[in-house]
Amino acid sequence: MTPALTDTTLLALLRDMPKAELHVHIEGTLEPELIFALAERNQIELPYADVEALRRAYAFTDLQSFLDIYYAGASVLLHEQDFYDMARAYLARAVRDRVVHAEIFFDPQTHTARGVPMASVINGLYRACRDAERDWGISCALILCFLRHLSEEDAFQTLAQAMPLRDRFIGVGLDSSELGHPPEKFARVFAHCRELGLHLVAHAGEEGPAAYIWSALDTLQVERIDHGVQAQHDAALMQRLARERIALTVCPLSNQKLQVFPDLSQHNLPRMLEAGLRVTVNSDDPAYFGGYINDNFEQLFAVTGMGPAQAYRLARNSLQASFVGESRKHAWREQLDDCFVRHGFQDAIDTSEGAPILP
Ligand code: ES4
Ligand code: ZN
Repeated sequence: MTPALTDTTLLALLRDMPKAELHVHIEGTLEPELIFALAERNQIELPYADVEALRRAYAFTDLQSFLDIYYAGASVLLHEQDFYDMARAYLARAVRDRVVHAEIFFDPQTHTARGVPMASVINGLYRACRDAERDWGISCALILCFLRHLSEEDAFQTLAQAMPLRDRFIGVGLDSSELGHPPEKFARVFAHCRELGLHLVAHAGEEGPAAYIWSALDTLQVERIDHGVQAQHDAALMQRLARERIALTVCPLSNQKLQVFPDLSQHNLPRMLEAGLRVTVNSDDPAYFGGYINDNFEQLFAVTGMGPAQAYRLARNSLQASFVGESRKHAWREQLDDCFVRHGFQDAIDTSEGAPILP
């Protein structure tokens, strides 16, 4: 049990600072209450008696034991409106955490394999994004993830199904079971996506070795690494990540729940930040891992002793690492600086890009 953050001025700052969420799986935002509501609406029988029984089943010990229940939860999603309702609920929650921009992963293969049309998935999510921008001023974009436990051929077919809706997603990613499914398995499909002008990201170095991070960078040519915490075992990789300012979208509560680290207090995020890496804080699958993005910030800061300077760096990194144009980043950076001034933490404002670059 993580102790609460007792420094109330720091707590208020973390909650109020504008931030970007760059690593959230929309299917991982399905709260048990919404799973049950959608199951009822779609007349799907769940193998759990009620919401509490489902929550009790959230006892994961590693990535695979989580993924099994995560895919089962997603089985209640059938119609475009279901995808809309899921994303609408997440975005409403993100606005409360002062998320000004969200780049949202979705796993189409989880749905198309059950006979759900690709258009239902993408159109439902896309409409929720546009409505949230209109209603709450949050900015959002979608990233299509390929499931790495399936074949590259399956990924190519998925891409082909999504191409009529190419204007509705900004990039592709790679997720699901990491060990045994190295990035290079998807070299051809990522090369093709690159030619299409899509942004590229991949999960690497969550449970898998540092070698998978090298492969995601060199073979897939991704622009950001999702997780990447295993980079700490490879000094040459750490230097490269720092020098090239490659963003790592780190998810502290996820890493704690899936036992990537024995305890949140032993998470390596503070050390990676100290090493000059472009680290960001993200929520991954908040409905399953015990908290949304501000919970990740608050619990991490409660146990690591990080302060306003690290908060500034993490929020700024998230804005800088987003896939938006420079003019919008500039506006958000100004909002960030204003927030730190308003909270009396103007000394924490640091417009350098982290640690000095090594030669
Ligand atoms: C995921 Cl935590 C995590 N890792 C890999 N793939 C995923 N899909 C959803 N959550
Ligand atoms: Zn993830």
